[in-house]
Amino acid sequence: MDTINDTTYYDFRKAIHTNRLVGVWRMMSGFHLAYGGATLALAISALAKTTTLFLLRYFADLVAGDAQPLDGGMTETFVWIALGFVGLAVVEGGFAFLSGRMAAYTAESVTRRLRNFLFDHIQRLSFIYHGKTPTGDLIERVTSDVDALRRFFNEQAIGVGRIILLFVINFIAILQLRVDLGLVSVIAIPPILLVSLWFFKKVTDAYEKYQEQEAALSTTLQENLTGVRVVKAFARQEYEKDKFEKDNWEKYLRGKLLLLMHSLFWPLSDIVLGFQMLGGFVFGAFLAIDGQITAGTYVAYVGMVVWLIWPIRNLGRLIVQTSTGLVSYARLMEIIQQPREPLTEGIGEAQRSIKGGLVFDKVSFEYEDGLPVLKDISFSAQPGQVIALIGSTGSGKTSLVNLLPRFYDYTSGSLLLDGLELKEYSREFMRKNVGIVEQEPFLFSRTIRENITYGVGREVSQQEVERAAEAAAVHDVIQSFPDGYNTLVGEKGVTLSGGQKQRVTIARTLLKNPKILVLDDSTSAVDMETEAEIRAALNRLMENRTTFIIAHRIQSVMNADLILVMDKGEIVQMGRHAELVKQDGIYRKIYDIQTRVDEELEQELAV
Ligand code: DCP
Ligand code: MG
Repeated sequence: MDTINDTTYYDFRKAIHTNRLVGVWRMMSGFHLAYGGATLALAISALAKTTTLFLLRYFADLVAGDAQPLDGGMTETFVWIALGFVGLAVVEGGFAFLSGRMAAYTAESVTRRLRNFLFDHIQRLSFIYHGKTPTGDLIERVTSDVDALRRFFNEQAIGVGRIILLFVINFIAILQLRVDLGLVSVIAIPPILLVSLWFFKKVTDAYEKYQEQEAALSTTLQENLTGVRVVKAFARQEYEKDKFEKDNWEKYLRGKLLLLMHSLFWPLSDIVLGFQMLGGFVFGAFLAIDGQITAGTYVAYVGMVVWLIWPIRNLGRLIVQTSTGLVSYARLMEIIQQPREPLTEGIGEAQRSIKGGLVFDKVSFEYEDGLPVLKDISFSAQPGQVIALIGSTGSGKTSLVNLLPRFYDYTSGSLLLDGLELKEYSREFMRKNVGIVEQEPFLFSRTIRENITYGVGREVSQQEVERAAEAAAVHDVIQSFPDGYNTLVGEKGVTLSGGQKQRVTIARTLLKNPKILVLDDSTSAVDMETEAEIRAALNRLMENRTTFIIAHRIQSVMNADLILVMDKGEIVQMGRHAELVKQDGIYRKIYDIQTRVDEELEQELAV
């Protein structure tokens, strides 16, 4: 019976190998027997076919008077021959079917297991990797390349076995008929094989380029779908269309090159093999006319040569198709060999609980070598304090707080959490203890309740969910939906506004009850009134946890215990509101501008 876990887990990292053939062989781990069975069934099927030809020879010789009937006389012999033909046909067809079934089973099982592995693996890769890898490219590999491998396992892998078997069996059979006949029949084969191998190399390169372009195309498509609003808002449809057409044209050219290579090679190979076959027929015919072989032998030979040349003719095609499977193998291995982020390495909740005291000492960080994003950041936060970060866009605020859950590791300096280096704690532990309300909220296409309880890791009562939603000032909105907390979010459900989404993510983070809370610009998408509402709720919730607030409005940061003013990756000013407004600096400037704007607004409203 089929159950979801009926294929055993396989760690595809074990299939990483510089030789792609060895690699795909390892991918089939656990299915080698099924594959062997499929090949064996093919062998039986092929043997049945060749035996048919020997029977044919006997039949022809019998008719021509070159062979003796069985003891029971002519009629009985004919009956036996007829039964033999039927029986052999049944064996041939039956085993071919069996072989196909087993090959399909192997192919489907291996690729299903591969897909599961990839999904899991990809979500365990580092932020650095995801930051620089286009989503479209990943999707392309997990779908199209996995499918190419499936075809490879289903058709080509078994095809190679089939071809080799057919060739060997028929070659031996012809040698049985007559040795010189056998040798004459394979003269052209070594050169054909050599040329096929050379061609295989060429096609592999061309196909690799073709796949790359296909990936580029799906990246463009995926980005455009995600960013369809931006495209429309800037009326850039024409531009995007041209860009897509250009990419598509490139794909067409590369595909055309592939086809051209094929259309040049195959006719050539067919002509050579055609001559080879013709040569064998003529040679055999001379032998027959000369009386050196019987008519029956000649008839059988003709059948065997067809089944000798047919596999060679297909071997070339197969070699080429195999190249597509092997290219896909390599493209998938590029993902599979990426190191996973170690999640549990280090101190976990069994060893320690967190209070939330942080000491930054000359912490520096860069996403890419040589481009520092944070430079010598030094400050400290007592457990329970509120730290505010303010500064121009791109100054490194988000990058700084992303160090806390160990999304990224700082490149130099020291960052102590409760007196211990942050890198000593496991990533899993830090992610449990640091709650971030991200700058760009993301909700899954699931119910609101599922979104709020996402990642809490325990049963949550409805009351608890509602309390979190109330604190995030989103309870009333959710109540107004017909399905309440069971309302679906996203494409198949309601569309939430930016502010509503942000508040749902605030609720989600509050429910997680983290020791360190990070609000990255999290009130920027809500109006003043709601902001005040959330702030009041948050003030209660900020108690007993170290909180980082990233904001653009002075009002949001005024009450913080410590304000860090950031510019180009550095802390340029640090202190409490009262001190900072007195200093001549960026903070003062921001303050002046914002109060002036507020005053002007009030004046206008007063008029
Ligand atoms: N950066 C990067 N790779 C990333 C994220 C950011 O190279 N994956 C760069 C872009 C900026 C710098 O790092 O030059 C700082 O980016 P931040 O996101 O930390 O900047 P802020 O959060 O301060 O900016 P904003 O106020 O716009 O959110
Ligand atoms: Mg930011």
